[in-house]
Amino acid sequence: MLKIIDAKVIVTCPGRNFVTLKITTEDGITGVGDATLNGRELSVVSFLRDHMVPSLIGRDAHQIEDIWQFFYRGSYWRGGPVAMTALAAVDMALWDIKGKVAGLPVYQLLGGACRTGVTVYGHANGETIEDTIAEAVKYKAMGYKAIRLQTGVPGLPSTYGVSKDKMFYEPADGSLPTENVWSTPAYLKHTPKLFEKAREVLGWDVHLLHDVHHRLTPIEAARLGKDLEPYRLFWMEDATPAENQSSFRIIRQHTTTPLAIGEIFNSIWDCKQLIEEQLIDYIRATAVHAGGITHLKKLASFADLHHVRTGCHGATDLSPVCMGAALHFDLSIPNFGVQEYMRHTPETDAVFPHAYTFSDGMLHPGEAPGLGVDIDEALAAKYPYKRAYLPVARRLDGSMHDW
Ligand code: KDG
Ligand code: MG
Repeated sequence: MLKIIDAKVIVTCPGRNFVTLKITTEDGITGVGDATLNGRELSVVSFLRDHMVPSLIGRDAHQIEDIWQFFYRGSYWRGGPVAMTALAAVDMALWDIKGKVAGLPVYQLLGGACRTGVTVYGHANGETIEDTIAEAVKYKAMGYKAIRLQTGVPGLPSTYGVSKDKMFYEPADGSLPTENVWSTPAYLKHTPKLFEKAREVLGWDVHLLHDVHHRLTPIEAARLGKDLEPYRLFWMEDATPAENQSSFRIIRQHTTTPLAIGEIFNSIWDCKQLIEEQLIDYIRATAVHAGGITHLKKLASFADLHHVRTGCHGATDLSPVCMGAALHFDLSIPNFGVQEYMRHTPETDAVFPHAYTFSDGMLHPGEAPGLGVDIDEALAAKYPYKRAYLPVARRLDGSMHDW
């Protein structure tokens, strides 16, 4: 028995908000878990502090699966982004503790390394096609083997995925939601031109990816998928919202462009049909929003039976703690696909010292026991919480669209 005696929720904003759970055991061993839900941070703080922590204290830190089942199956109101993010933080922190007790990096506890490193994709973006490709050239020079391309759409003042600060894209940009304007016809006309030019300049030995960010209907997504086929994308992401999973049948029937989705999924139940019917190629659920390493591991095993590989979400709003957890997971599973890697700012990296490293287009979680990521609490305290929202999108006629 390794009794949990404390579980502290730490909020910090070194450029953007992060929520971290730090669990302490009676032996003085600590573990950290990411609990950041972009634009909804304080809901998770309250969920942890007011509802989960009181019944976590006194439990055996070694019983990761039982604690997971207690909080998921044991609770009547289960699931949803807030509860699953909170549960993920507990789960990650417990894996961190188990690794430290064993003196092993978490990937060893998950079955050991299946590969030498974790191939990542970076984000190249710009207002124009030329700007985007110039950024992609820089990523290629840094050693990236896979690059996501997003570009501004002529006639629209702003577009998802195009940022001012090229390396550190931050979508939660307002103390109230900013309103973007959206036009599907303009986007559908422009996007294939980006990839035509990209292949001309970047060649064919680099993987290219694109995020639609839930903006299309299934038949519009089918059209885009067909138009992009000549450029052999690694994936087209979040082509349409997936509350109705059978929507993906329509896209699938029309295009061979590989499909990825799942960054907002919270459990296996959000993608059961997508996986079972082989309607997607990559599942993007990640540790922090889908119940931690314990649940993600089950999800990946299920996906493996259906030829679906992983592509964990790794935007800047997922803290370095989540990145650490994702890398141990990525290294240890057979059906890994790719890992998103949006770099954190130097301020964030200083608050979360970590063992993971980047080299030759790959990340490696390092050999430190546990997750290999910690939080510098004194430094974290210097950056108080700042309210921030994700934007919303309206069509040209003023009606709301999916952001
Ligand atoms: O919090 C939302 C962001 O993480 C998301 O908009 C980024 O779509 C995204 C991606 O693929 O990284
Ligand atoms: Mg995305």
